[in-house]
Amino acid sequence: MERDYIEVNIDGMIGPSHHFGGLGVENKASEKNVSQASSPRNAALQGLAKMELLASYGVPQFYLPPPARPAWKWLESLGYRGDKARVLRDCYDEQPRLLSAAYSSAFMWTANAASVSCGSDTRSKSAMIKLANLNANLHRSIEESERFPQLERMFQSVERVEVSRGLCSSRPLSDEGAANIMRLCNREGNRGVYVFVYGEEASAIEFAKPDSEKSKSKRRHPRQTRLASELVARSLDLEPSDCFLIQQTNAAIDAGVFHNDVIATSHENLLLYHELAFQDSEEALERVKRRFLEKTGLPLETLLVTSSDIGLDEAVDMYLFNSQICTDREGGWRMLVPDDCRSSESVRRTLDRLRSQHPRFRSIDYCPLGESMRNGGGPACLRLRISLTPAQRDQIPRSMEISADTLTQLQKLVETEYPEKLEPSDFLNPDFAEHCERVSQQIALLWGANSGVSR
Ligand code: SUG
Repeated sequence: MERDYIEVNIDGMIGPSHHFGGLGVENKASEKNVSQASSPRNAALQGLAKMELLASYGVPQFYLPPPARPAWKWLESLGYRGDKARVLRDCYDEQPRLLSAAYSSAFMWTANAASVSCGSDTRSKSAMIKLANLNANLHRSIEESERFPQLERMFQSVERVEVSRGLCSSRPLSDEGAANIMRLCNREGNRGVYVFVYGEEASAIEFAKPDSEKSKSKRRHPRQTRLASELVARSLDLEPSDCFLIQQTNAAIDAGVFHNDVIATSHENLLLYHELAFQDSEEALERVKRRFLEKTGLPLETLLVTSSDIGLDEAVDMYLFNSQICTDREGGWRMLVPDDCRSSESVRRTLDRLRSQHPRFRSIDYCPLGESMRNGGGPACLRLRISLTPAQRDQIPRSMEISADTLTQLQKLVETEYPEKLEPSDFLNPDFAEHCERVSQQIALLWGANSGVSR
């Protein structure tokens, strides 16, 4: 079925130093699994298997290579200089968490890499990709300057797509990208309405207030500010009447909902959400529904999950809302659900309800993504989606797409070069550091090798 716009997925390939650093701010899974041994090889193979499944459904599936780790320049900027063995040793002895950050593979969660608008919705009629500063997490704040040149390169020959740098990295402008945005659209994909979800009702002025005047009600810290969401909406060149700003509830943030995609998700005209996801939910969503109907002529279909269906804690532990829904080549819907959901009776009941109410669902696949999940990253975290016309999609270099060829090459490389098991003490080994750099370089070459050649 030929559609005006098709959703293209861009997954971040998981890096050879993937590990459990306990670095994710207010991220329960990351806190819980800190310092356990990881398997970069299994992690990367699980990520590739998900990409393969998406591609088999006819979803255009692309990938970004892992930026080089350790991040030597970043370590140098922090004052760790000299020969590599010494830098590793000094940093490990003095600030082991910084060394873990320098080796982090958190770039794999590309739902946080950027915010995206579809060209049919923007005033200039160009799609916009706005990088996210990710400044709420030290280890993730490194990513913006690494992903920017990659995305620029990916879209350099694509007409009417603009890639731009993130908001400046200052706390009042904390931005976590597409994980906090839901684009609701019609079947053709050419009319969309955007919901921007933020955690902190903060403005630059509020931040200047003394601590004593700030609200003390929240135990966990939200990562996205309203000001950042407003500026991202502006940067995406959207009509203000198509943009809705909705605040997360304190209950959700306190339960460990560090991104909206942990408690709500959307695909085309479907919105799946938990009753405790949004403040003043009913009223806020009523406005979205009204605009959606006005713009698309379609009712917005919602599936509300109540706390008695699935409690907040269970929702955060299972990551049902981080499932990835996509449209297959025949126009049917496919849902990729974290494998962990299998064990939950209440999640299964919700999935049955979803399927019976929405006949467009053709399948539900449980995805084994244990290595990513143990750091708080489910199927939807691993992908950035952008709606493009078929012509725009064809202008992205083939070497960046998951095809039978690239998949075989990547799988082989992972099987031979990625460590089966990694412990934090391995970070001290300069040979391991060099190996990681070399492997990332090899993948970058595969990815960019034919970058000038289109199909
Ligand atoms: O930012 N985890 C990531 C998980 C990101 C999930 N993304 C979305 N929900 N879209 C984060 O908290 C943990 C890394 C570590 O602990 O080593 C981490 O960064």
